Amino acid sequence: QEYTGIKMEVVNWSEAAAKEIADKVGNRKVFLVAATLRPETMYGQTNCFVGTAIKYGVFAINDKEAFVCTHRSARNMSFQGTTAVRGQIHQLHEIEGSALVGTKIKAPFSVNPEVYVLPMDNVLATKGTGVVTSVPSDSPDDYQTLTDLRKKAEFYKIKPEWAAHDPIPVISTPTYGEMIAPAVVKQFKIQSQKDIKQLAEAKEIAYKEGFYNGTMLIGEFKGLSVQEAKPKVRDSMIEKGLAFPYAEPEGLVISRSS
Ligand code: ZZB
Repeated sequence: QEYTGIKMEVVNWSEAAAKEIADKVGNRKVFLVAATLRPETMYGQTNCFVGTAIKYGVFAINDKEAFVCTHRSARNMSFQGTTAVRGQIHQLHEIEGSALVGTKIKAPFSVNPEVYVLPMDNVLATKGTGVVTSVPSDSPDDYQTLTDLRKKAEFYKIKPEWAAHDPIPVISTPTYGEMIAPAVVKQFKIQSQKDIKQLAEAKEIAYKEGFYNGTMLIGEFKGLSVQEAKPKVRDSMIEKGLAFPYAEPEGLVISRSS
């Protein structure tokens, strides 16, 4: 799988993370790194998701930067030219996802320059970096999770203002209008992020619809088809140093447990 690693720079640590991390990273800038298959949707980021029970590492990438992601993704990156020394990773600290919630980070290319880290039940430790950037206009999982969090902020132990950004129209399609995800979530009568089976089907449809029938509503490539815009947005982010290629050998994704 060819992902794009999105570098979301930490602006303010959550209280819990600040206590743990402050003296561990030296002078490095720290980034949460989200793996996405949809770089063209980055204009509509409203927040970022982590799994509360997942353990994340803070990895020194070089003297200037550190990445927050799972150990296995850091290892993958070390063989893909992302780290200073091939095959070597340097973990500065380990932190639970729950402690990252409430951290304020930059969201490159988004209409919302700064967003918060929020909890999601369905983040897999075995996929991508374990960090998921949230685009509720185009991802049914993101839309439903954001809806759940807003309904039950206290239950999810978040401050309502962390989930305050509304979905932003990014892609238009003839069938679903300016926001695919809310439309498909409604169509499938999805009630919560626990409706995993329906969400998987909704995701499938949202992917196909966006990719084959979508037109960009926003950004440098506004008016282009999604198929045309996708690699262009990706290249533009990489060129600006806001993202990097991240690949995951497909067979290994399921068979690994850490
Ligand atoms: C932003 C985005 C915008 C995404 C969208 C999707 C969509 P797939 O196809 O199942 O491989 N993701 C990445 N890592 C994880 C993880 N560890 N656990 C759970 N979800 C994860 O899914 C790849 C997508 O799943 C990635 O692309 C990421 O969300 C999420 F409009 O990034 B995406 C219709 C989907 N739309």
